[in-house]
Amino acid sequence: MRSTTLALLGLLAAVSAAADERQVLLLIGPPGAGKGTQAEFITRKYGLPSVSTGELLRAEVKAGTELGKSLAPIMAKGELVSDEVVNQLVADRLAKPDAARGIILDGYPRTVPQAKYLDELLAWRGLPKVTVLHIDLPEAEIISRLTARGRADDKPEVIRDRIKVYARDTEPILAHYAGAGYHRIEGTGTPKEVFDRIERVLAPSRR
Ligand code: B4P
Repeated sequence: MRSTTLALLGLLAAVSAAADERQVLLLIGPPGAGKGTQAEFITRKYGLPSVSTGELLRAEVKAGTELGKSLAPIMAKGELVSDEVVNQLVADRLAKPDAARGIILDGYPRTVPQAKYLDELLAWRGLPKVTVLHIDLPEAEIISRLTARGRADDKPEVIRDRIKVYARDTEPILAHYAGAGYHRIEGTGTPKEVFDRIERVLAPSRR
């Protein structure tokens, strides 16, 4: 009896240790901070799947779906797509089997209602609390990086609007995540230098 109990306790400890390995990483930062670049690095090193809401939305536009047609003018102006649309995309992505072991969310949440929705979604899916990687970058650097990239929404006047939208709608979510699990990452320097800073946060458990 005693040995069965001990075996069960051992099993439970092993299961909870495995559960601790799961991570939900949020990459938050102004446009051009390097969220997409760092998501790729993290996926390559740790095998954690990642989802970029910006990419999902651009794919809808490219496919010319009814949804995509309604999103195109909003994105071209650098405005945010509605919370309902983005929340649904993320809920669908988290329902896929590979997300059960954790995920990187790149560019989501971007509003306080999205952050609250995500809290509920993660609790409902039994996923752990988030680790926030807030990649910060000065405005001058944002403008020079995005101007060099030249995506459809990287025109100077749209970049300025995206920065304003970030300050108005996204920065307030940082207060929502203040405390444990929040990390500010200096976004200047080469992509590798930024990744080294991220690794210092993810270490020692995953290094
Ligand atoms: P996103 O695709 O998320 O666009 P973004 O915030 O501008 O970030 P992006 O991924 O392009 O830039 P990154 O920081 O990786 O969103 C686009 C639009 O979709 C939004 O404007 C909005 O309309 C809509 N949307 C998306 N999510 C939404 C949400 N949750 N709610 C509502 N609407 C939403 O930087 C990339 C550039 O910098 C690259 O060119 C890269 O090569 C370069 N770079 C990266 N690291 C560098 C480094 N260290 N040094 C130099 N260059 C670097």
